[in-house]
Amino acid sequence: MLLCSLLPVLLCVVTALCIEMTAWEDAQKTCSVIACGTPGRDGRDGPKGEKGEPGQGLRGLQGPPGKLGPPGNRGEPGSPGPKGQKGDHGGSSVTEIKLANLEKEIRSLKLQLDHIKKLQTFSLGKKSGKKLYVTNGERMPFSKVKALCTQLQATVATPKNAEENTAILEVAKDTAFLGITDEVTEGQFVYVTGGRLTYSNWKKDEPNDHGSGEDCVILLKDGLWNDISCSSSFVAICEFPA
Ligand SMILES: [Ca+2]
Ligand SMILES: [Ca+2]
Repeated sequence: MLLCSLLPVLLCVVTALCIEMTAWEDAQKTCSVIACGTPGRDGRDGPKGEKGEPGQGLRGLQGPPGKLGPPGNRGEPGSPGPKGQKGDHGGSSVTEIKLANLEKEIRSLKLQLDHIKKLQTFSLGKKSGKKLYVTNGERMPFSKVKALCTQLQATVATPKNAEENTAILEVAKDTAFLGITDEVTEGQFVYVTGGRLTYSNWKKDEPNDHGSGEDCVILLKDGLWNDISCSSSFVAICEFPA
């Protein structure tokens, strides 16, 4: 009996010597198999073993990259940057201002010019239709009349109808040259500005080219026309577009 009770313990001690080779559980099984008496109480759990080395298994190949994830939410707006320095005036705005001033000046000048034209018409000339007739009352040869009117950017007065003929007469107050000659072709009177006559108001038996030297035309005091020598002096009347 004593041997029976001691045998398992002895065997267990022998078995404990082999603990490095066999797990504790195995030893317990051995003990419980051999035990023939009352089994002892379970022993306490042993201390936790040290963490083992990582396994040496083959590492798999790296898989393909995954799909792009959905875009993240929009971030909060950043704080505003520092205020920049004041820039120069743009060239275009300066030009626009100059242009606006010029337009204003032109409008003002036009108004003044209209006013002056009205005064001129009232005091010096006679307006008929779209023409303005002006005279300084001086007598001079036809060549000087032409030069004077050209200098004024005008032409020698030339009536194209009865109304204009009357208007020139009222301005002249005396015998005046008209802008008509037959200097180029004798007997064929034309406007000095070009073109054949479209209106005439010849005195009876005129033009007669008296003395073979009458190539200019004068407006007589009664409104009728006579051909006369260009070197004779008569009142100069110029015509402006009104
Ligand atoms: Ca003639
Ligand atoms: Ca004549």
